[in-house]
Amino acid sequence: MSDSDAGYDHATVERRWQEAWDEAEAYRTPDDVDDPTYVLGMYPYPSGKLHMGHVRNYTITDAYARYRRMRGDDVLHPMGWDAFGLPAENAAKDRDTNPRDWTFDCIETMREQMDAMGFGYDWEREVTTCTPEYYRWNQWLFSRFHDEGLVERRDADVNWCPECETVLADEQVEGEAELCWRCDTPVETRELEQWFLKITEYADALLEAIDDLEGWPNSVRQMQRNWIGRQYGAEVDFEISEAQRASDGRGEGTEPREYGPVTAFTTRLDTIYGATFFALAPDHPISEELAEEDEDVRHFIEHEADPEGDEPNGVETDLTATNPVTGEEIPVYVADFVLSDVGTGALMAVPGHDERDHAFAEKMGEEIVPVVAPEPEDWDGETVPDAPDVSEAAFTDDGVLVNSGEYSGLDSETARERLTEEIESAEHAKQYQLRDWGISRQRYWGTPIPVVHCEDCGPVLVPEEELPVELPEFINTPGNPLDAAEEWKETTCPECGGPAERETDTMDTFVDSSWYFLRYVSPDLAEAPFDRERANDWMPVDQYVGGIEHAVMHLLYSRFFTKVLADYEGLEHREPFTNLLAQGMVQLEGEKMSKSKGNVVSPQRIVEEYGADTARLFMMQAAQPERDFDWSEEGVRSTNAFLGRLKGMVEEYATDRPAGVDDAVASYVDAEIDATIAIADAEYDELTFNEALRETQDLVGTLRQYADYTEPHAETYERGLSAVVRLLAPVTPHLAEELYDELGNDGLVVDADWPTAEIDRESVRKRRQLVENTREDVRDIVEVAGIDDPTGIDVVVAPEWKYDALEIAIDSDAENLIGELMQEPEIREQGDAAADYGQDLQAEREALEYTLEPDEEREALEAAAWLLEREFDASVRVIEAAEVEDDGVLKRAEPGRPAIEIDE
Ligand code: ANZ
Ligand code: ZN
Repeated sequence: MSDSDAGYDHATVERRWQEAWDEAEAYRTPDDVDDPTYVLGMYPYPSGKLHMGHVRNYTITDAYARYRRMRGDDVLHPMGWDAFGLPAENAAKDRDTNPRDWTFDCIETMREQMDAMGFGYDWEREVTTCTPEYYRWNQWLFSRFHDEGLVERRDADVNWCPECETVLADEQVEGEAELCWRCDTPVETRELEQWFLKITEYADALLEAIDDLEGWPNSVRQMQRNWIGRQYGAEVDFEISEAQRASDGRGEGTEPREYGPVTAFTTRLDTIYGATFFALAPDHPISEELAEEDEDVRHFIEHEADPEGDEPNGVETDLTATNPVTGEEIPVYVADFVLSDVGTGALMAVPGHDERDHAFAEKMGEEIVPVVAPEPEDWDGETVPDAPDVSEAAFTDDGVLVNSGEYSGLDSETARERLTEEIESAEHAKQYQLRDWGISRQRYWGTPIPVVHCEDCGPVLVPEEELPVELPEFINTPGNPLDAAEEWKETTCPECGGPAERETDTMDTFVDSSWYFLRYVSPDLAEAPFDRERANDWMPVDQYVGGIEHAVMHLLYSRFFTKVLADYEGLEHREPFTNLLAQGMVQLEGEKMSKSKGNVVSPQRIVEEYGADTARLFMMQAAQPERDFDWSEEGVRSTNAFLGRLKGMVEEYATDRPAGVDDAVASYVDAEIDATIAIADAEYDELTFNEALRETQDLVGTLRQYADYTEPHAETYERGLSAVVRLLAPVTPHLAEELYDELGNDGLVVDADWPTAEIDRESVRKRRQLVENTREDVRDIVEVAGIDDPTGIDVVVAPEWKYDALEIAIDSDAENLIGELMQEPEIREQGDAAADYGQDLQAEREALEYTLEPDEEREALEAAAWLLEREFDASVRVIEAAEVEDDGVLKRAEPGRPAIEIDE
């Protein structure tokens, strides 16, 4: 065989088949198929360059899509562009062009790079989010969400550069010092009115459905649960009033002001006897009211409060709160560690059992009272333990109540239940980490929020028939170009016809990606965002693949949109992605490839030097898709050499068909072909391509050994090559087409049938184990007995009664196994031998496994005899027990473990 380690002319091969696929429209998904297998990779931001992460992501979906197609499924495998976003806007500003041209240039290049990789997309379904044809539906959806009460406008903090007089994205605020990326001015926080989507309305639904996402990685499910962060607790009221000692200059004798009950949220109602002060968030309505009259409070709120700070800060007010269980009047603070959007924005502080409260109490000199003690080891469930020392640090675990009146001596959980019932104002309550989704961005390159502001009517939605609100021409200014687009801004109010101004905020680009998977179903539909009927047939996405960095936001927002569309737009699916694969990173020397580290391997160079098939195969065999792996040029080269050699084998076969006979060796190879297919099937189903590919490469090895050992039987050999070509086709599609053609097939391998196996995976495993054990036993004997030159090897298969005995032993739960075995006449008949074997079985009872049937074992060993012959250069016989006289040998032969006799 020629040495073709130099690879092959991949450029010609790849171009040829890419053209053939184009011609055949091989990847089209016709609108009229019933329910295609929907395989989707997360669409990329069109940066202009495909990187290795993309290549890995899209090779996974492409290989899986091709596999499903060969299995006979209709497949939907589309691609599109997450085409709005800040980088394009910045690039346009730097280069004095506009984001649209820049973006479309990038898309053009990336599409070419994808085609060069051989990704089989239905480009007729391409979706580009920055086109008015797409983003008008973002606007339409915004209106629909608005109609259903899922949109709200409220104040929120933004980053503001006082020098540039503009809002900055988080990415534009640099370093610890938080400087503007353009002018290095310290960035300030400003409150602006912003648009929110009320995802919190779906918090429970989003949380509860996670349990059913069985096709998702557990880690991602847990991340979503944590992000939603539901906590159970209680709400409880504290009466707030002005302290008697108030000295606010309003004079003696004035009645103290009453503020009435203020509700606090707590997860630890069991600690309420230890609530020694009360605290309000700086923007709690009462805090704001106080700030109007109380200079200290105002100063604190405006200048000192720092919710991000490490240390809790606060200011004491003239108010007191009444602890509802102790009746005690406790001081009220305005404090920055109380967050306005958590719970009710007010908390009962229990410094003995909460760390922040403890730190704050120490600072302010408030009382710290222990009310929960660690549960004593041999606690009887009644006795009140000693109170713990909490002067230095809070005791934050559950335990047993102390200093808590009639509740002392109860465990925390029971106490919470009873207190919730027995305190009049207390009620069970839930609290979430999840916040509403602020979608306003003060930037140009996004979907204009379809609202106009009228002096008389306020914010008014742009009516549906006026959508899309298209972006005006780009203006290169430091701030938001939409603010500078005077003509565009100026409009009339749809309600009163008076003068109005367009909203200049655009939408977070996560809005685009929250439903793009629905658009592929009917990308050109002009009447609606998606064709409802087809979406109901085609959704959900069967296999979604993307980076773990999207584990929370993108996936959560997509789930949210899907649920809203199910509730209001007739979508019959409540979850968008049935199976999710979060692919691992491609690293170089253990580090993530990144521009900033300068350790990027360019896919383009790899494709030029070795071809797309090599790049794809190398990646898919390097590791399980979920795992990180290290790029290795060495590995790429050897992958390339493997493909070159395979090509050589097929060419040689095609030009010079071998004329061997259908002997035991051929039957071994046949069995190996079946075995490989059986395993590859299962591995492709699980997307563990690396395992499927290892098997396939082993089969190539077996075929080479076969051809080295003897003149192969043509049919068997061709069946093997043909299986290899098909099994590789999902991963190395170009070369597979070439070889499929070389083997004399008509048509394309993309349309070919997946090979079928006549064996199941479990039998494969047993068969291989049998052969492997036998080879090892021979090696051991040769070595231990010091046999230099074996001339004959006998492999003696166990007598049938032992297989029966084994089966009985596995199935039986009788204590006396030997007694049970002896009930079988043909076992009892064996006398001592049966008793001996029975004892062996008894001893290993836990570890026993079914083996192949006796004649299957014999066949498998006969087929594998050539391997022993080759290895030991000796003649090999596979012998049935019935033909053996020697009791010693018979005794050693067991199911799954034949006896070995070696002649020198
Ligand atoms: C009394 C208490 C006693 C609490 C105790 C905790 C421990 P975590 O901390 O994640 O479990 N809380 C309530 N509203 C708050 C707000 N607006 N801003 C900041 N903190 C707030 O969250 C629940 C706890 O956070 C609540 O339970 C409350 O303090 C505090 F030994 O109430 B706890
Ligand atoms: Zn108006």
